[in-house]
Amino acid sequence: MMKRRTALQIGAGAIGALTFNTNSFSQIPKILPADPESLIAWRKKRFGMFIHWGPVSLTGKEIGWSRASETNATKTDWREYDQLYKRFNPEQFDANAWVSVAQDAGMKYMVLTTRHHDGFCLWDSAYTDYDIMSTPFRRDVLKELTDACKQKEMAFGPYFSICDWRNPDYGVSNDAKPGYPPEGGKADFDRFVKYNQNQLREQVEKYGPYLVFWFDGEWEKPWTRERGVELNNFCRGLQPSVLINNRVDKGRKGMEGMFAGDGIQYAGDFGTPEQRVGLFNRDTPWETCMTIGRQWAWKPNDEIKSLKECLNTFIQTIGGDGNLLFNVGPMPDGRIEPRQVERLREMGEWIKAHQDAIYETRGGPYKPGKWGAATCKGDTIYLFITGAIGETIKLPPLSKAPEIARVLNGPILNHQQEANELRIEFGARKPDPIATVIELRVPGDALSIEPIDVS
Ligand code: FHN
Repeated sequence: MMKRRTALQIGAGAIGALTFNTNSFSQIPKILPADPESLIAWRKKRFGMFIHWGPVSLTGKEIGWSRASETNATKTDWREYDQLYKRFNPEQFDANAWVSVAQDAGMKYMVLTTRHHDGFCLWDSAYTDYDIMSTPFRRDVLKELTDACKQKEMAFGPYFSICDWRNPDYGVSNDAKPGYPPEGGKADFDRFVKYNQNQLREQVEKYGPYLVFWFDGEWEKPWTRERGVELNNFCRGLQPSVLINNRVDKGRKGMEGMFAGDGIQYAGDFGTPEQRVGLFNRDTPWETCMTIGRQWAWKPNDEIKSLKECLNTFIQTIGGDGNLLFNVGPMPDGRIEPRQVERLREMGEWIKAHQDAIYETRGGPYKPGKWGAATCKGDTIYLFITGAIGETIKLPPLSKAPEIARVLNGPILNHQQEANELRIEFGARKPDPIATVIELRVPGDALSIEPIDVS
C-alpha cells in the first residue's frame, strides 16, 4: 500500500521518470565518474563505522538472511520476520551517543543499513509504510543520526540494498513463500527500480549531503549492468560529489570484493573486500568491511574479536592502502552493546596515540605481511612492526635511503642502509604490545618509492 504523497513528491517522481527512465537503453550508457577530490578526502579518513540494525535485532539473528520459510535457531519464518517492526521500540537509541562511540574509536565516517535485503526502511519514507514511522518508536532514526553526524562533523553514507526480498516487484524472495509475488501477478521490476530511485532521492533531499552510497545485493539475477550504470549515474545526478561503491554494478569479484579485471569498465569508485583484508593495491581505491564480532546484526553473546585482532586488521588494511569499515550491530533497545563500545574505545586509544602514522597517509612502500605494515605521508614512512622485534630491525633497502629513524613521538634510532639491507637499531627497548611504530624520514616524496615485498 503506497503512502499518500504530496503533489511535490509526485511531481518530483514524474520528473525523475523523465530524467532516468528505467532500462530503456539499447546499450550501456557512459559511466559518470567520481569527483577525484571526494576520493582523496574519503581515503584520508581511513576508518569508518558500519552499522547493521533493524527490527531483526529483536531476534538476535542475522539481518536479511534469517528471513526464511521456517523458524529455528538461525531462521525466522517470513510471516513472523515481516511483523517484527510492530514490536521494534529502541527507546534507548541516542544518535549522539552512537557518533561519540565512533569518534572515540577514531572513526571518521559512518554507514548505516538504511534498507537491507529485508526491505525495512530506517527512515520516514514517503514511498512505503514498511518503515520506522510504522513502529512503536515512530522516530526518524536516519534523520537523528545524520543530524548528529553533521553537528559532530562526522561524514555519513547510507547502506542501501539493491535487492529487497519482501517487495513483490523485486520478484525474488529468500524463502519458499507460496504464490510470490502475492498479487499473483508478474513482478514489475521497472516499478521497483523507480521505487529505489524515489527513496534514494528523498534520502539525499532530506538527510544529505552524503559521503557515499554503499550499495549491496547486486549479485541476484534481476540486476543487470544497464541497471547498475543507470543507478550510478542517477546517484551522481542527485549529488555530484557523492562516492559510490562497486556493488552498484555487476563488476565485483565475490567476497574478494575488487573489480572483476575482465577488461570491462564497471561502475563504482572503490572495491569492497568483505570479512578479509584486501591485497595491497594503490591503483584502485578499496575498503575492507568487517564485523567486530561474528555476525553483522546484533547477536547475544557474540564472540567479540580481541583488541590485537581488531587493530592488526586495521593496520594491515591501511598498510595495503585501504580503508576499514568496521561493523557494530546495535541491540534492540537502541544501544551499541557495552562490550563493542569498550573494544572500540580501546582501539581509539591506540589509534589516537599513533594518529600521525594513520590519517591522511597512503599504504606502503613496504607491503603488509607477518612482519607488519607501512604507511607514508610526505617525506615520512611509518613502520608498524607487529611481528617479533629484535635488537636490530632488518628490512629491504629503500630506493631513497632514510635520513632519520626514530620511534614515533620517541627517541632517535641509529640506522644504516647498505646495498641489500636497511638496519634499524631498536636495542633492548620494550616493543608496543600491538605494534611498534617507527618513523623514517626520506629525501623527497615517500609515495614515489616503488612498493617493496618484505619476506
Ligand atoms: O548480504 C549482505 C550481508 O548481510 C552484509 O550486509 C554484508 C556487508 O557487506 N554484505 C552482504 C554479504 O556480502
